[in-house]
Amino acid sequence: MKTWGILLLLLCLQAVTYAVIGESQTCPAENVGKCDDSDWEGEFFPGINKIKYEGPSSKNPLSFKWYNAEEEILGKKMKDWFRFSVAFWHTFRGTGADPFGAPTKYWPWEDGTNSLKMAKRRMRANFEFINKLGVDWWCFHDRDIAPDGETLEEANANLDEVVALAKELQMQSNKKVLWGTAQLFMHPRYMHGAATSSELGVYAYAAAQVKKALEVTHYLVGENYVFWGGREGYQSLLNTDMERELNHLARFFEAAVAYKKKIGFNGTLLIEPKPQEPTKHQYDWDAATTANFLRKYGLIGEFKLNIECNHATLSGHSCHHELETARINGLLGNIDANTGDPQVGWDTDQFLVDIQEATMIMLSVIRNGGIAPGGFNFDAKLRRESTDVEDLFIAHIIGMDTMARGLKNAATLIEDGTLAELVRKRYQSFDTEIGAQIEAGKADFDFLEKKAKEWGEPKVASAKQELAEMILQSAL
Ligand code: XUL
Ligand code: CO
Repeated sequence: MKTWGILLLLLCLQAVTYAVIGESQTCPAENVGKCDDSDWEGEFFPGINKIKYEGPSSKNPLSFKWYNAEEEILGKKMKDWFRFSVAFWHTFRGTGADPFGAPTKYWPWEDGTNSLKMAKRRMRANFEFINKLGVDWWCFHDRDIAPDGETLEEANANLDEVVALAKELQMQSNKKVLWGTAQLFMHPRYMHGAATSSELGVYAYAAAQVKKALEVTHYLVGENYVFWGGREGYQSLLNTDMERELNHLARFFEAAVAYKKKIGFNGTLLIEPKPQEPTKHQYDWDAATTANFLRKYGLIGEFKLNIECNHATLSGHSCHHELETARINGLLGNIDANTGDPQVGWDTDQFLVDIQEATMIMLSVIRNGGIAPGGFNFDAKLRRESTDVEDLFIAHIIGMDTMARGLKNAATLIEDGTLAELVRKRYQSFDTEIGAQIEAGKADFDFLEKKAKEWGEPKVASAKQELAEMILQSAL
């Protein structure tokens, strides 16, 4: 017993040491001299050229095999279907740390600090990355791109300084922000939530943070602004006034709409549903719950949804289901393109590499006529064990190639028309005079009972699911 106790103590000490080392990690030996106080000179990704389309037979990992930005599919260029975006937080703030282990990624340009100088250096790395990858958009949280401050004023000043550089780099390279957002979940003040916190002071602080994040997103020509309810939810209903918290959330959104209009920000406000994590129950559980919330509070015309595939599966739905729910409610605004792992029960934020899944996603996107001014944001991170700088490129390339294959397959299915015909036939009994009466709300129960008696037992046709699956596969 005693030996086990000592062993456990040693393991704990080791974990603490790792955590401390992880936080104060300085430059790796081979980069000494590059990571000092001066600004980074030269390239962040030396040896990596602009990623080109080389076609499916290419064996070059740093090339696109399927994503061909200028290629037209159903009358629109691939790049315009997708409007791909890089998520700053995963790509430039992801360290590989998890609850059991220290960071594994020490990018050569990092100096182990969260200083303003480091924030600016990272911003330069971001622009070199998106330029080389050939992506036109990026997404950020306020606190990813600039250090927090002791006071709101200090945090805002830090943000202003980094944003000024981002604006300059954007203008040089003709890039834009797909969406910005405020990080309302990391700081301990947000432990009970932000807009749904039991503390009025926290509600006000969150409002001030969103106000600033809206201004900054507007300044960076952002096309959308996202609200992901980081800790907007509850852990126990025993100590929670759910009705009051939801009312507060609605008031918060109303104030955001008013402020957006006040500053002339024409971007779309997006809510990103997620069922749980970090809270046991997040209020924006899924697309249907969020649509209901928006309708109840009269906000339906002011918001759209940002559907994240990994959030969809956590809520017990497929990504396709969430996209279709958003689409048929006129709410499909943006996609956080990622995936979970069927054997792992949390938000693993992996790059989506399943071609069938991508095809289903693109079926929804095409039926929606595209998702602009939204796009596809890679809310996805490298696995903890993927530690080479080039892995950042490879991950985005396979993510983009997979979606490109999905787009091509979905276009094939739509042009072929067999699947649509199968669906049309399934409902053909409604393509009749009485069907039209029902769909127009002109068939009451007395009338329907009369018909049921007249017709007798109805004939019920096969759903043809396996045939539908066969048709889908023929396009993959
Ligand atoms: C968290 C998540 C966030 C949002 C932005 O699960 O998806 O990164 O996309 O706050
Ligand atoms: Co997301």
